[in-house]
Amino acid sequence: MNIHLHATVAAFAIASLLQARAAEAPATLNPHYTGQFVGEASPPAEPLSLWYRRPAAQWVEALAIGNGRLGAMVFGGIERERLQLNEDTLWAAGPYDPSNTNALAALPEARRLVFAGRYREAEKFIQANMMARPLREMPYQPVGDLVLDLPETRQVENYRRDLNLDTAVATTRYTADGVTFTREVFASPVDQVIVMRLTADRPGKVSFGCTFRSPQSNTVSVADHTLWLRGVNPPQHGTPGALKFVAAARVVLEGGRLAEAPGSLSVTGADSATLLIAAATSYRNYHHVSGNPEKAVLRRLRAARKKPFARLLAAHVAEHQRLFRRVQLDLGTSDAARLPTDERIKNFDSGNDPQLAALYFQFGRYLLISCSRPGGQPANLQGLWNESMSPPWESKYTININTEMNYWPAEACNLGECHQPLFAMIDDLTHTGARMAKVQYGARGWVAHHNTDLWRATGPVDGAVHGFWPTGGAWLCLDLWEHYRFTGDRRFLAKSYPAMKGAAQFFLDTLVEEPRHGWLVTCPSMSPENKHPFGTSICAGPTMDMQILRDLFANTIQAAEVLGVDKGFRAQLAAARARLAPNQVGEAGQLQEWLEDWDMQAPERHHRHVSHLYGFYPGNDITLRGTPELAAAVRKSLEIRGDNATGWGLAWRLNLWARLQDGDHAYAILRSLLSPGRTYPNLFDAHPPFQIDGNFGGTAGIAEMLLQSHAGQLELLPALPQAWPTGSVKGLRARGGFEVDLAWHEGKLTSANIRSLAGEPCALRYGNTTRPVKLPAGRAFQWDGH
Ligand code: FUC
Repeated sequence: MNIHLHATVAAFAIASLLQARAAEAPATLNPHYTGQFVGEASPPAEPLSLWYRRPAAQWVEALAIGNGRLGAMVFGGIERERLQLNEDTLWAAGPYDPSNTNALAALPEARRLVFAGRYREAEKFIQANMMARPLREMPYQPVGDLVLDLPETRQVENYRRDLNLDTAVATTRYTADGVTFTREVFASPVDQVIVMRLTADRPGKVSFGCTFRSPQSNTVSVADHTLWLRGVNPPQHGTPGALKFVAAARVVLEGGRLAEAPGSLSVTGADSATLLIAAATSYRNYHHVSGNPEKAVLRRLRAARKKPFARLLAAHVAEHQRLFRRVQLDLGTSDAARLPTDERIKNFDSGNDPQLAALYFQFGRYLLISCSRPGGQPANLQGLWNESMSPPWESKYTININTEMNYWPAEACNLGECHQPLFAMIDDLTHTGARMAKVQYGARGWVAHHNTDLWRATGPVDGAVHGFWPTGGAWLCLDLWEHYRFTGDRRFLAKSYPAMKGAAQFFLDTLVEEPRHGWLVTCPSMSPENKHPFGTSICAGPTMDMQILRDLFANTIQAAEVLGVDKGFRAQLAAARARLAPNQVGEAGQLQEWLEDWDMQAPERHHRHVSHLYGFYPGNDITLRGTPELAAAVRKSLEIRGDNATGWGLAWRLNLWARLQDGDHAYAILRSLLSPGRTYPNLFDAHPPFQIDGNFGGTAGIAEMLLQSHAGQLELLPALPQAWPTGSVKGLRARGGFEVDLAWHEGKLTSANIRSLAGEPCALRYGNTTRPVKLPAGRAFQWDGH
């Protein structure tokens, strides 16, 4: 396994992982079962399931459930069950302002050093004078574990645990001493509780003890059939902890007895038991922490208590399926589909298992539905699921690729609602980022650098070489515009326009003239996080910045036109846009990553980031048929970078090869992504360590192979690999407000059904055949590609 990982970053991640393990995860939390396993459970009836013949021994084997806000990792243990719990607003520290009041005075000198080619000195100078304070942002943290101690048994028969993606229910089932036990768990977005039900096929057989464990500062108590966990979050980097949190598990029995002890509950001889689990913090928004988690938890438990299990389940499944069932993908199936998921991952590279690609695609959609729902926090580096107090890269929002990648599947895979938490975060950033723009740059508008957290920090953090990149907020604005392009929703555009305008204003005020050609460039900046031949990443006008700003300015101009506002401002943006440094092709035929042709001398030629290819995907600056010479340079750059990378690095390459319309190459990348080095047994993406962006980028990449709409046409099956000769997809979305179903046989399109939702005209393309279509909203068009 060849892992391209920045050495310091890797060392930090590994150190923090080890530290976290030692501090908080005693082996007793999920002990290996030492009894015997007999019999072979059959696969679940639902093909869209993950399933296993053993309990999870490690966290990356446990199964993820979530309702957007509240999440759990389900281990499926035999003598001990563990639900590792998260609530998406439980982060360290409290509201803080990281802006550095010395930075503005230092800006001219930093620029002078960069333009004089004294890049290392510039980096040192920036590090000393211009970084945010504190230098690090705050980590996302776990609530704790709900631990169930179950009766000992020397042998289990037909053990199986599974996660049904269609119902979003995790089930563990086995037979012990002649009794078949079933545990079902789901996180309801309707009732805002996690529900776990334990049943047996004989009466009076459900017995267990349960308690909470938490690495947070906490107390556990019992009252009224309910286990309570109350705690506070810790301080971090000099900012005090400001959050209270509460979790509670209410036990509801049929038959049997419930006994209360000071920190635990025990159940004996019940026919069934249902646990209703709620959690909340005092977080209201990034500057208010006065919420009442106690009240919120109590209210949810009381409401859920009134509903029978079947009703809770039915409401949960209906709400999940409302989103999940919008898209169906059939890539064919084979015998491999009958194997447990971990075995399929091991075999995917060598075998014939097209259904695993479909499962992986749908798992990405499942994850987005489970970790990003309106009203909640956006998907962080681990989505919603994190067991560590000091997770890798704080499990926060890295906005120089990772957070954006999380949302690549949102629109195309028909989950536009799941995009909302990101839009809400962008809105917050316009406020915190306005202060950052004013204090550190003396500029209007707003700015965000390469990271943010729950508190919406926007400063340059970590180190100048990673963090001094002012274009993170501008990139996020692409998501606003894309949501509009996919939906045609003008009200949304009107609401989002101020964020786009503010991001653009910041650059009108801070772009500077580069001395050699007089181009307008960002300075200081970097091509994330790649060092050029002068031993640092710090530079002026990296290609990625110019591409992001060409998109931002063009999209803001178009938005202002649609809304009929800001004529003068549009003209200013158009004038500045024309003066941005252009895309350039270097000696090796590659797309230059920097203003100068440095690519072939850069120390890490195979770097995981492919920042300068932003303009080809997810951006729109370069297209296959619109700018063919530049597209050829993109291909060359990709070839130079190579096919090996971290999880998300692969997922980005997958999308780029799909846009190059090379289906077999895209598929080869997918094979690497879906291998044990890049996919854990529970289908979570491995950077490594676990980082969820690769899952989302993988899902987006599969969609991009089947349908593209970024270049003014709806292109059907643009990058179909030979590995998927026959199949169908239903419910993908395209720009212009279309919903698309496709079927193909022996590598050829057999039918396309295009439904218009917005009444916009479009052109269809299949291979070299094009066909203009004008449909009123609500009408469909059938085509066979001829
Ligand atoms: C960026 C990447 C790393 C990692 C981190 C979360 O800094 O360069 O590989 O994904 O984000």
